[in-house]
Amino acid sequence: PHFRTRTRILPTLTLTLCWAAMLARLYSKFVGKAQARLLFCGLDGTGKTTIMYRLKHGKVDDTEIIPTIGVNCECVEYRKMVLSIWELGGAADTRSFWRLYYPDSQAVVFVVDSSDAARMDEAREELHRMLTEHDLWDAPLLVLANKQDLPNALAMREITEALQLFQLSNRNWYIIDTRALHEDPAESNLHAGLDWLVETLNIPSAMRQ
Ligand code: G3D
Ligand code: MG
Repeated sequence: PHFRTRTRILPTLTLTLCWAAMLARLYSKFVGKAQARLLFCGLDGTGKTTIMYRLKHGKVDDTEIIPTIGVNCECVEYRKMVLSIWELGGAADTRSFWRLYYPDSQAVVFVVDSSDAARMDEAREELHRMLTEHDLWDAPLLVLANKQDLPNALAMREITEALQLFQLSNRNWYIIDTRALHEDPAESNLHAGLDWLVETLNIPSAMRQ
């Protein structure tokens, strides 16, 4: 009986120690750091999942990029801030669920396909509709004009006008051209966009311009 007890205690003890070590690592990684919840929105097929994977893993495995049904979440640490990124599926019949995720979200990242001129009006309508929501009244807006690598991509000025961003006079907003398929973060411009967002989030909301 003595031998049997020891064989049970040892694996249990090892498992407990493994859990404790893992929790300690998670604690030191995330606790004490500023956190923000970001909503990744936009029409379907604009590149949201690709961008999330690029930010999380640096590279993108094509086989993992499948159309998002519902929501998709990743935690990314960027410039000492823990960002929980929530991708809300962009298909027309799922957009009514977006508002469930507005409370407690600190920023909106709206992704557009720069080459899809035909759906720019639809993108503008969705963007302005969500920005009228009370829960998002002070959320900074980062617009990623993605797929700028494509030859038929609209110019930044055209996209800014099509989305009527200049009407957003009371909101912190920023638009940047991105190429999410590019592996180099400097070339893809994704980090440059996040830099603006993190800097803005680090300013208390009442003091933002
Ligand atoms: P979504 O999450 O917004 O729905 P996805 O969009 O990330 O699923 O991407 C939709 C398609 O766009 C994918 O191609 C993806 O590779 C492509 N894509 C994403 N970003 C870019 C970009 O910057 N440039 C180009 N040219 N394509 C991009 P598939 O072929 O899998 O549909
Ligand atoms: Mg997706």
